[in-house]
Amino acid sequence: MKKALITGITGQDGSYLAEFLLDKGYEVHGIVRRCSSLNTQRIDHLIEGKYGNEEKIVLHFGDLSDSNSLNRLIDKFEPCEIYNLGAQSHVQVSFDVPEFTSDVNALGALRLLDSIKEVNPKIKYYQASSSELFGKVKETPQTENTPFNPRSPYAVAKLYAYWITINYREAYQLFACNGILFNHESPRRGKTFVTRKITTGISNILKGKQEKIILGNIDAKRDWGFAGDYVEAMWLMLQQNEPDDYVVATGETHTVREFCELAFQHVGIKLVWDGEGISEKGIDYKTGKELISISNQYFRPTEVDLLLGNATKTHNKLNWEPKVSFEKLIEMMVDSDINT
Ligand code: NDP
Ligand code: GDR
Repeated sequence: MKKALITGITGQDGSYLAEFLLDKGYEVHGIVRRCSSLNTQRIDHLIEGKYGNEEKIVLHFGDLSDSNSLNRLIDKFEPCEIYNLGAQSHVQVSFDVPEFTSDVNALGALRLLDSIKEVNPKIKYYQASSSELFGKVKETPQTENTPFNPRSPYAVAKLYAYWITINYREAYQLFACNGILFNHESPRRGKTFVTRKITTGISNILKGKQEKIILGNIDAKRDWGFAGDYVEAMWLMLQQNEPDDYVVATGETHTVREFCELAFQHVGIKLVWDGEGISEKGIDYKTGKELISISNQYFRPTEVDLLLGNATKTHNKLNWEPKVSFEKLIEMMVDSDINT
């Protein structure tokens, strides 16, 4: 039985990847941080023993900032694949905690790679790289060859992780891959990322629990896909003959504004806009009620205005295609939030 170790298993991607690998017959181990309140909601249905089911995931305490815990787990459980999904993954928060973000996102990758090199260089390694590396984009659409220009402590830390992955591949012949993934969302997306903030906001408004949604830059453009589709690409990268780096994206870009319009449209509300800049409002066309307002609080010191991926290499080499459309993704997220 193949064994995989996942960092960030309690996160959105970790939970989908764990399910995907279990379906493939893997024994799945996950690293979790000690937390003052339980944070395993996304994987509770998979935890070994909890529901009397044997072939499930096994969790171990560890932390990307603690080399000893990583070395010990890699040595003890002898995984054949490691997926490094753990990160302080919120771009805006990285401006508030830049040092922590750098330690976990940049040096965390180094710690894992160095442990692989020392313990067992045959272990295959996946690095969760990001379209945020492109930042202030130099060309559109972005491919594996587009120059990087990171715009946040998060992205700068991920740039280190990207290059140290390549360096360990070249210097020590590790099977180490970067997946340069564009934004991917799901009903399990963290509630402070813009898509889920909008879909939970709509659900709360309909249930009378919230008056309106307060957002920042609604003209930012993103290439949004479905997380469930993207974890397959991660796995495919590690099944190839040679390690390489791949862009994973849908090839469509939309503004946050469009996301809002379609999400409200799905619940029968036509959203119209009034005003400009910080005074702009999203209004229910029928009732005139203000549903969206803009606040400086959610603008970033440096913004990434436009992301649009070209995943041709991934389509051709990995035979991977996204299955869930932008519209379907929004419907899935809104419906899920309304029904829970
Ligand atoms: P989430 O924020 O949902 O999950 C992040 C995970 O990292 C959580 O399990 C979290 O644990 C864990 N983590 C945080 N700090 C540490 C630490 N010090 N040691 C160990 N684990 C830690 O992110 P996603 O699932 O959305 O993203 C997965 C990865 O992919 C991240 O690296 C992200 O930066 C990257 N990425 C994501 C994209 C996206 O659109 N989703 C696009 C491109 C890249 P806890 O539950 O304890 O907080
Ligand atoms: P991003 O995702 O920064 O692209 O990083 P996020 O959903 O946080 O922001 C997307 C865009 O929406 C704008 N925005 C807001 N964002 C948030 N969070 N809250 C708001 O109220 C709001 N209003 C407008 C943002 O300014 C931005 O332009 C995600 C993370 O998953 C990273 O870990 C990953 O690497 C990248 O996607 C690819």
